[in-house]
Parts: sequence; structure tokens; C-alpha cells
Amino acid sequence: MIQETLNKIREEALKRINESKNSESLNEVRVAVLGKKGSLTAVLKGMKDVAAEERPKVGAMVNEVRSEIESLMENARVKLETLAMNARLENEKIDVTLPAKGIKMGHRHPNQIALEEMERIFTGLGYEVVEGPEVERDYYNFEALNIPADHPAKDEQDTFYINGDILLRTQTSGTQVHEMEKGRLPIRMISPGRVFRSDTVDATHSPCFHQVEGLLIDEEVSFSDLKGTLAEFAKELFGEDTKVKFRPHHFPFTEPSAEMDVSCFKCGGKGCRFCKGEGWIEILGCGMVHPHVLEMSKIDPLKYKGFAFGVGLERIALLKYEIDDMRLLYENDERFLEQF
Ligand code: 2U9
Repeated sequence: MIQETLNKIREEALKRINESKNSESLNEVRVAVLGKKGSLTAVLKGMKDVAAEERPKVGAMVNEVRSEIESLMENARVKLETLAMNARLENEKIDVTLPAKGIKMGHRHPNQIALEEMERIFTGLGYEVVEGPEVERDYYNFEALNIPADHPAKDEQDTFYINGDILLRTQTSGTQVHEMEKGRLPIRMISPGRVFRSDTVDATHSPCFHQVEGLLIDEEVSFSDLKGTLAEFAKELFGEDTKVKFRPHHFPFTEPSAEMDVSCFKCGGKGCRFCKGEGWIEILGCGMVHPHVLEMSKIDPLKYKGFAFGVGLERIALLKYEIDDMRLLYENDERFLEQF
């Protein structure tokens, strides 16, 4: 009778162990057979009803079945674990022969490329690069540069005022005034940086753009020095064959003043779509520093002369890289930036 029950328990357990797909179902078999309310435990509990002389024999039979089930269960556990581990390893397999994912490289912004190029040219000519404050006093942005109180640039329509006479600089010239006030002469400097004007955004305007201004002050400086320096700059920036042309202009801070054109680097000066048929492209403003500007910064205009120039950085970047809309420079669209 007991023998039969034990055989049934054994067979049922074997069947369930073999069918177990994971450690959870294996555990269910353990509970069902060996647990508190398990089938084999029930047999053990019934031992008290077995005749005393039969007990050792029955006990041995129960124990035999029990240890057989336990050892089969242990084997099954090890087998299931090995299978799970193999599946995990298969999942984590790395094919070292696959091609590597490309690393996405950053690109310098066209403004930055143009700026570094200009800095390279002018430092090569002995100029220092000096940066100054973006927030300035009216004096450094306007007055010290001979810009009169009633000049249209001073209008609130054109300049961002912070309060009273504190403003966002409209040109980087204040940096040069600070340098002149230090009284260390001669001066050979360029001052690149952000400037701010109350302009509406379009293809050629932005309320915030960048300038690179230059200033040279020494004894015996003439307009020829200015022409020679800027002609050299143009050749380095746009190519050896570049010609320059100076047209008279007016700025309050320089006298005489001029605007400089370069021969079109697309058509060589013949006239094309790029230069709008002109053969020339305007690139900067310049002039001899006004004697009154020198005087206001305590430099003797009889002993010292100077020349200055101002370049719009974006204008150079747009021309050099043939970009037709300034807004592209500020949108930071990767599809645009990665072309440089
Ligand atoms: C000092 C004296 C003179 C700087 C100069 C220009 C001419 C000029 C424009 C270029 C394009 C402004 O960004 S832009 O719109 N600038 O034409 N700037 S001379 O003259 C100075 C600077 C400092 C002490």
C-alpha cells in the first residue's frame, strides 16, 4: 500500500521535475512534495499508524524516495541555471568584427574660423588681441570716440541702455580707449567681441553681432601704413591676387575716413552674381584716428598718430564661406554647422 503511494509520489515528482522550465516551477514541485503540506511529508506524518515492526522498513523507503527526489531536483536546478546563463551569454555576445560606430566630431563655427584667421594674420603683424567689457559707460562707447550727444547712434532706437549712462556697447572701440588710457605706447591691438544694436533681424542684421576692430598708435604713422597693412590683411584673408580700393567715407572717430573694398575673389574683378556685377566687395571701415580722440585719452596728437579699422565678423564669415543669410550663423542647426 505505502509502496504504491510512494511510487506514485515518485513518478509524479519525476514527471514534474522533468517538465520544469525554470526555478519557480521547480520550487513549486518542492513545496508540493516536500513542503509542510507536501505529499511525501503526509506519508511521513502517517508513519504513526504503521505497525512498529514495519516502521524501520517503511521509514527507509520514504527516505530513499525523498533523497532521490532531492537529488533529481538539485540536478534539474543546476541544469536550468546553466541554460539560463547560456541564454544570457548568448544575448551579451559581442561581434568584435563588426565595424565601429563613427564618432561624431564637433565643428568650429564659421564665425570662429573667420576670427581665428584674422587673429592669426594680425598677431603675425605684431598686434595683440585684447578683449574688453560688453557693458560700458556712455563715455567709452560714444564720448571718447568723438560721437556727439546728438548723434543718431545714441538714440534709444539704436542703442540698448541699461540705465543712465550704462549701456551695451555698440562697437568694441571702448576696449581701445581703455588701452589708450593706460598710456603704454606704441599700441598695436585688435579687439574682437560681441556688440549690440537695436536692429531687427533679417538676412544681414542682428541685434547682437561681432566686430573685430584694430588700432595702431605710434610716432610717424601715415595713411600709407593703414593702406599697406589692410592690403596685406586682404591678401592673406582672400588670396594673394586680391586688390584693394579705398573710398572716402565719414566716421566721427577717424579723419580722414574710408571704406575698403576688395576685388571679388569669385570673378577676380570682372563682375559676377556674387559681387552683384561690381567686381568689388566692401569689407571694412577705417581711417586715421581723430586728433581729438587721441587728446581725450591723454595722447599728444602732435607726437603720436594712429590708424584704426573695424570689420564685421559675420560679414567676413558670410563672404568667405559663401553663406547668403546671417540667420544661419545663429540657428546652430547641425546640418549647417557640420559643413565647416
Ligand atoms: C578708436 C579710434 C577709432 C574703429 C573703426 C570702423 C572704422 C568701421 C564698422 C565696420 C562694420 C562697424 O561692425 S561694423 O558695422 N566699423 O567702419 N571702425 S574705424 O575706429 C576706432 C576705434 C577705436 C580709439
